[in-house]
Amino acid sequence: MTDLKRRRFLISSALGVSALALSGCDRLEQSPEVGGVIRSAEKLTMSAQRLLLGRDALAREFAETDISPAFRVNGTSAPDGEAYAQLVEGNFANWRLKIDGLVDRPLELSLADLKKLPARTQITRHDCVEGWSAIAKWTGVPLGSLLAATGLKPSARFAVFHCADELEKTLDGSGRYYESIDLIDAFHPQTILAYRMNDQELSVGHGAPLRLRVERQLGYKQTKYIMHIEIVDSFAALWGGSGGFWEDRGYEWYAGI
Ligand SMILES: Nc1nc2c(c(=O)[nH]1)N[C@H]1C(S)=C(S)[C@@H](COP(=O)(O)O)O[C@H]1N2
Ligand SMILES: [Mo]
Repeated sequence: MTDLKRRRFLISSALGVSALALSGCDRLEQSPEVGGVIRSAEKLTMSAQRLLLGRDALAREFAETDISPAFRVNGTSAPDGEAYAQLVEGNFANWRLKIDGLVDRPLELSLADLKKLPARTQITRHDCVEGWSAIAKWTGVPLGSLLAATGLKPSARFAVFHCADELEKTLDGSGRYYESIDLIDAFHPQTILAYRMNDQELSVGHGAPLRLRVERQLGYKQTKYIMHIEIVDSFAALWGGSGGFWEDRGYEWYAGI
């Protein structure tokens, strides 16, 4: 099965998806009362997650000894094309992260710029909707600190992450990987733009030079190969209009775990 066919199969099994999503939810499972309510629901929606856990609740963090010996590379393992190949060759010295859209002060930052900023390190579990999980240590810049520096306009609602890779070019040409989160998740303390994984430079397989960690959501929100962050008030006009590559192919936008 191709990746996409496998996904479609998974999508069609809504029960499978919600069971997997719930298996990532230790905090809820600890409470039989809350667990019962959630298990009886078909899916954990954004409002349910925020109501029960609070908008600032932290994802569980783990110990060094919990770090998985192996962490799968999933989806794109290296973006195609000469432009990305040249960035790799130059060790990403010529890569720039652009942050623009509904901001007063657009930013353009090199990897060296990002590494000078205060960093956060967290050991968390990644849960892919395909049914595998892995624990890793991530280091990067809190997204909220960058967004605060841009001066968000009052109309700002979502951060959109545009990536270097095209995962599926065949479907109508709209194969560019992208994702979006709202500003509550963007300013969550565990939402970071990671450039290190398990105390090493982020590898190409895992999204070099920069990937998102948004720890209360499923794997497909953990955008790799970030080139550009665009602040918008709606994602309706972007690609398929549903706010992300997999969302345009039937997945939920709010992929809470
Ligand atoms: N740019 C980009 N980001 C992506 C993907 C991708 O194909 N391209 N795959 C997503 C999915 S489905 C998962 S599970 C994780 C996998 O991250 P990993 O390769 O570090 O395991 O990245 C997510 N982010
Ligand atoms: Mo995934």
